[in-house]
Amino acid sequence: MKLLFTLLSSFIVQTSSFAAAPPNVLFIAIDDQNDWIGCLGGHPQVKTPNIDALAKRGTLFTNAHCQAPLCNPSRSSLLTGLRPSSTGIYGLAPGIREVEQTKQHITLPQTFTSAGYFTSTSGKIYHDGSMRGGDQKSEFNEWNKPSPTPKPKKPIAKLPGPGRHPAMDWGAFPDKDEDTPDWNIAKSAISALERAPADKPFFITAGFRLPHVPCFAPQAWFDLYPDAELQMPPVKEDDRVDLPKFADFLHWKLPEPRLSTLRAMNEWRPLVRAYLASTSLMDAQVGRVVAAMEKSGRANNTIIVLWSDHGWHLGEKLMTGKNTLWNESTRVPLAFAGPGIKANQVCGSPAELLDIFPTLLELTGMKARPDLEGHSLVPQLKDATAAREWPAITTHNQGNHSIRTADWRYIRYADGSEELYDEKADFNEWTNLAKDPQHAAKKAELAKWLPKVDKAPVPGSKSRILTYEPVTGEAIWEDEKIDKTAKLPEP
Ligand SMILES: [Ca+2]
Ligand SMILES: [Ca+2]
Repeated sequence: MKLLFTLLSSFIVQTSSFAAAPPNVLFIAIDDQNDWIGCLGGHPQVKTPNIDALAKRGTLFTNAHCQAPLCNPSRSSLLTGLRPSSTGIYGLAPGIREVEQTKQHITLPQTFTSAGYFTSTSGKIYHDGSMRGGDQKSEFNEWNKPSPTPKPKKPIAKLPGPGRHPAMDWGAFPDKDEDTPDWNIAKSAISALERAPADKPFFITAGFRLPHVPCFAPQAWFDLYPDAELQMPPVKEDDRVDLPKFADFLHWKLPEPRLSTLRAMNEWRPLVRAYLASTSLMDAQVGRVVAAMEKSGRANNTIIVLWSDHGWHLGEKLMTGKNTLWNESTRVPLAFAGPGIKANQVCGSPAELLDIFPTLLELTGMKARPDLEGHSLVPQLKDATAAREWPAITTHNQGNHSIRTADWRYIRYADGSEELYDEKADFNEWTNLAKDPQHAAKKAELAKWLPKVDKAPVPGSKSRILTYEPVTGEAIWEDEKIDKTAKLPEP
């Protein structure tokens, strides 16, 4: 604790010596939002006018990637500024305060709270349940009440039971926007903007839940996407034949259905449509929060950052969900707007969610932290063409990493197997070039970026944990040995 207090007081001292009126931060998170955002072009029909307008008022990163394709490790990484491979946090548990290494680590929200900001959080910023009651106070001044999450009387989507996960559902529900969690999360963030003391800077969050399953939205949002006109994502039926077997292990058993199950149940189109409808509903709530920020009279001195914790497959590579190292899982929206940020810019350089922490420190005039593993994006926020030497790295469990540059993706799994994609020629990542000898030099060049620290899962790790025993060659998924001759389990 002593160290914590020393660090905290150094923030206070440093902030008080800083010039008057440091910028406010409006921190907007989205859950499981892939690149199906108008300005990212991931789906030709998606309607996200509010996020598109937000991106235009600042700088949009079109090649931004999460550090882990799963809620808790991605958010833990972003909020601590440390890679999953540096902390060993890979599963849905534990939270950072249950891990020896990060127990006292000063997080992004804590930095603003201890610097004297008014800090208020609404919705999902930390993974649900990962920050316990006693630890919450030092993160944010205010934790606003969770929004009610109404459920239909019985599931809408037809999926095989009885083991179906209760969140695996989608459809037109409830009747009114006002009854959806995201509408209420926006309401709560708007209230915080209205209440924010005028004599302090603020750090206010809105952590939206859609388009995470269940993909529920009122019928009006489905009407934006008439079923007869719906465009389905491109799928190559034999896409998995050139993948190493280890690629299957990363998502060996998931609650999310495989494409074969969705097809058998005639639920693929309904899911795509519900994901689009959910995205548009969430987008409208982003618009409400941004409008309230403008109304607050503090827009000129407020930095807005918008991000999603990771993406989501909707049939690509014959699956749905996350837990993979491909574009559908790793590519996320990331946009900054406000003072110090050039408007109407698009930056195609690789960016990481890990970069948000150091970027916000620099934009708000706080001291850089040498222990953070991301790199400030401020040079790109001033000039999108500014050189950037780092790739975006995504990790899913120990030993499985993806290196994404502007033109390539290289994946190395724990057993040494590999994938290589030419992103300019093959953005769908359909053709694995890893075995082609003419790309050996490219692979070696990209492999240099593989994390040097590559920790085993921390004690207490659970849910989506995969380990590999190099001596026996055994892969273990959630404490169960994988039968390597088995096909990828369905659904
Ligand atoms: Ca998520
Ligand atoms: Ca393929």
